[in-house]
Amino acid sequence: PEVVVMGLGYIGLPTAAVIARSGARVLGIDVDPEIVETVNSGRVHIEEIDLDGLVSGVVARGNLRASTEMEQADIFVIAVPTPAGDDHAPNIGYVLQAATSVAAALKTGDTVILESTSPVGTTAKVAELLAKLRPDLKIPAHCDGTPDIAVAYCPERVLPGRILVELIDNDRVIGGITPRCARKALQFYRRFVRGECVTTSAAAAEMTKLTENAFRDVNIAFANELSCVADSLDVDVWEVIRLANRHPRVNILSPGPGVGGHCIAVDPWFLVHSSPEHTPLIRTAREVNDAKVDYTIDRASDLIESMPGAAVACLGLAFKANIDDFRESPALKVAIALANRFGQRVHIVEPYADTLPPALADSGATLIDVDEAIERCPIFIVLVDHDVFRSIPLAERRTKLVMDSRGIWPDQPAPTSQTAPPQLLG
Ligand code: SAJ
Repeated sequence: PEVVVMGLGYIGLPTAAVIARSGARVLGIDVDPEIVETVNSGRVHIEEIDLDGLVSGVVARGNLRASTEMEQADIFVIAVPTPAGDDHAPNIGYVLQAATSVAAALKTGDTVILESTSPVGTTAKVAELLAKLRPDLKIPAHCDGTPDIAVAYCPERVLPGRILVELIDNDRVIGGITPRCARKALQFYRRFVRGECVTTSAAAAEMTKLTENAFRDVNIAFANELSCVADSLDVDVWEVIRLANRHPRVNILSPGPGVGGHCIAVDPWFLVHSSPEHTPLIRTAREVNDAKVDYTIDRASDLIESMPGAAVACLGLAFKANIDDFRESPALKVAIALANRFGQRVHIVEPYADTLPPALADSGATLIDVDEAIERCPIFIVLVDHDVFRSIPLAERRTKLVMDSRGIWPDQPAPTSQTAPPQLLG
């Protein structure tokens, strides 16, 4: 192959497929033989718009194949997970493992690119490891003159649900261990990226990625804090945000039941961990967003208790709108807490799930569809802003007792003793 992509997950597989579509011969490597088999048969193990068609096409044309074994290539892209440990400390073990197996395959002229979200300094550690494992090669920062190998960091920045579009259209930040390394990696990305490719140092590129997600987390925390203030003052936070955002220099994000996914709720801690004394704001934002889950559980519980015995519909489990990803989902956490507390009264509506996730399976809660929820449940707890929920007309929900953590129904009348529906048994 010309290109090896290590890690065939949410980023690695779409990346490998897009590079393969540009005409390169790509080998995708994963430690999981099932994933390798799935890809080799032209199928996908993750849900992402248009990914199935793309993968089956590039596999059929012979541009993409998968393996558990490393082979020689010109370019190695590392896209393995960097999970956080118990104390939120980043674990770069998989990156170093991947680098170790790349080291064995390296030859003069190759380029090694790390894409995994990583603490600042990780790419330098990768270069050091490669230099240690391959003393026969000149690895940058450890040699004089022209290095044999280029080492660079180029973070992915794609949004789940738009991965294939954003892989091509987003600008890319390419950080080299040396400027020459950055230029080498740039030539590679230019082959399939339509957005602008900007070069910098590896450390600046690493910090840029963490900064983007910390920026979003801090801004969501602001919105979440505002929503608690507004509740305490009995003001509609959504209206306040709509009005404030008419100011030309104000752009407040949306409150919700908390922040989920595997990026925004994780990456800011990498900055906190690197520089604890300088990150009170980033740390507090993380805590505000985490606390929003318990706040949502408490408010939903109060509402449910106000109508004893009535059936409850929890709308949504996904970590955000219009996707089937339940990992680190605040909606799922809220639903689990409510199901554990109110048992069979709780019904889950999640058009993106065929069955209840294991954590809910024994709780007594059941999975129902939107129509059943409208027929059977007087209480609606909105946890995800899926389009199918947003489009439920007022006529079908006017009489419901609603807690809308995502602000999807601005026309919903506030619950009063007059509008509260008659008690129905779940
Ligand atoms: N959320 C809110 N209010 C908002 C926006 C989001 O509560 O106004 C919540 C969502 O519901 C979700 C969480 O935040 O639970 C994160 O969702 P998201 O859409 O902000 O981000 P992700 O995790 O899907 O993807 C992010 C993106 N980063 C930025 O937008 C800065 C994406 O571009 C990155 O590539 C991705 O993280 C990543 O892999 O790091």
